Amino acid sequence: MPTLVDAVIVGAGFAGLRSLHTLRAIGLSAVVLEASDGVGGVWYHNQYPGARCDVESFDYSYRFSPELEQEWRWSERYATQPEILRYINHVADRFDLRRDIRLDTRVASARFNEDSSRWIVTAEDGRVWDAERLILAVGQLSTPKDTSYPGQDSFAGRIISSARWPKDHVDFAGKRVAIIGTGSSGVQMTPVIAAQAAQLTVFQRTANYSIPAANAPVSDEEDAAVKARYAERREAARNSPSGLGFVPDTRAAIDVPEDERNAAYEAAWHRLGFGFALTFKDILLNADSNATASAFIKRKIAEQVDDPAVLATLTPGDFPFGTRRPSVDSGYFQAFNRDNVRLVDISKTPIERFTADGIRTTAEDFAFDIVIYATGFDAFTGSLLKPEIVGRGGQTLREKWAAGPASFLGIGVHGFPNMFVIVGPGSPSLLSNVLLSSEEQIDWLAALFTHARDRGITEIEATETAERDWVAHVNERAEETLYLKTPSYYLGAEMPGKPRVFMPYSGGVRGYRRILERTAASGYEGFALR
Ligand code: N01
Repeated sequence: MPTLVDAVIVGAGFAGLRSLHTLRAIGLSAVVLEASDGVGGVWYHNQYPGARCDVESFDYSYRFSPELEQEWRWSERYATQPEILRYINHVADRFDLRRDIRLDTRVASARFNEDSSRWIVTAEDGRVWDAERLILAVGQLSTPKDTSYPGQDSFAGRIISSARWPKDHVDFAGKRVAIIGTGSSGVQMTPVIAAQAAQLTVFQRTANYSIPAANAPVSDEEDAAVKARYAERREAARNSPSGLGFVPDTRAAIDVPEDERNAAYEAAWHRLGFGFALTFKDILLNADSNATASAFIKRKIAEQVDDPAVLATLTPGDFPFGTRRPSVDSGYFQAFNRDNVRLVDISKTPIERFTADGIRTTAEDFAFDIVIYATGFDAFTGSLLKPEIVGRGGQTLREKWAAGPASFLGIGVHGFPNMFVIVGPGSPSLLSNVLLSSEEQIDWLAALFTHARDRGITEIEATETAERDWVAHVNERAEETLYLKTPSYYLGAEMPGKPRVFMPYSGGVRGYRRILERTAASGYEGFALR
């Protein structure tokens, strides 16, 4: 017999836990189904050395409870993965969430029953739930890319994925270690492993921009100052373009005198981390303005790297800063000045295969004890398309999104009534502080569900017209930016064969929220309420 609930929430990361708490608060029963054996989502799996958040801790934390805000004490400006995981577990206990979380429960399928307008959700082990609402809180970077090379099985050493870091302690002392991939994961782990391993070899395919984290312990004074005005800080974040709290200089970078512009970049370099892209309002909109930021960062990289040949390889190519997700690092470039660290440019000498001893490129054989894949994720849609999700008329979400994801507001999908995506494609998602964006959407959905319940509405479905118009709007906003000029995971370029569609909404956190507010004020125009 299926278990009857008002809502099934898929995923026990930040968004899933917040959804559970909020749905309970409006009187709905909900269950969270989580494939792994712990809560935390990406923060549970990505336990690689050096993993930390590149949004400031005070902003990458829940806003729904002023008590929680006051109680929790962040130790560093950018929290490490273990501290974030402790926070999530604290929240699960503090708000008594665990009794409605089913761990080790991978959703195999979700089918919309047109007679009852409810979702039948089946786990891989055969357990079934029957729910009015289906909330997909599965994350945007939660399905690792399945990278492999020929001969991998013959490798005598250990292969580890950064996104599925093993629970046992990995000892790098005296070991020859390889990292494949230089996105945020590779960039974060490089200096940490370099300091422990006998030798570290980093295989880089594409050089990218990285900004220093300017991490620091949070002093008691800073902690008290933030907590005294936390509500104001939250409002500032909600009203900023990316939910990070930074308000850009409203001038075009290119219009600012060079001295003044460089002074602004210099200040941002030492304090803003990821917010560097918001030094001026048009860095991601205007190629000439962007060129000033890109050149500044390249000069900064040059100051950090001793060897000219290594520097040439580490210097980003001819693409605008920020159009591929930049990293925020703690000593990445300097790590290549160490005697035990080597950089291999696999765009020039690609990896051919694994051997029993290590890795063979077109130029050389390397011997390793440990090889780490830090090759990223099937971004945005990977986890959404994993279960068999079947909507109205037997259409699957995979069929519906065969040419790329389409939704209304990034939340509702026509043909899939009562299914709601949290921080999915078509919403600010990975162009924003995703925790803030997920709380924004969950509060909005709670109001929608209350509205529906008060009016006896059982079925909520994005209309075809609203969905078409939203996709067009997402594309129009993207065309105003520089993002479309560079292959990136924002565009589906990280996976061979993936549709090239710009997935996040680039209109900003504040602009998006206003659209949500207008939609609610109109009685949820764009959704058919039955
Ligand atoms: O993955 P990525 P990531 N052979 O996709 C290379 C978030 N995050 O796990 O660009 C060899 O960025 C690939 O090269 P190329 C953050 O949003 C946040 O590092 O395809 N190399 C690239 O260098 C981030 O953006 C934090 O040419 C291959 C790298 O692997 C996102 O997660 C920390 C390859 C993949 O980079 C993903 O980061 C960590 C192959 N077959 C992550 N395939 C925070 O601090 C790919 N590559 C919050």
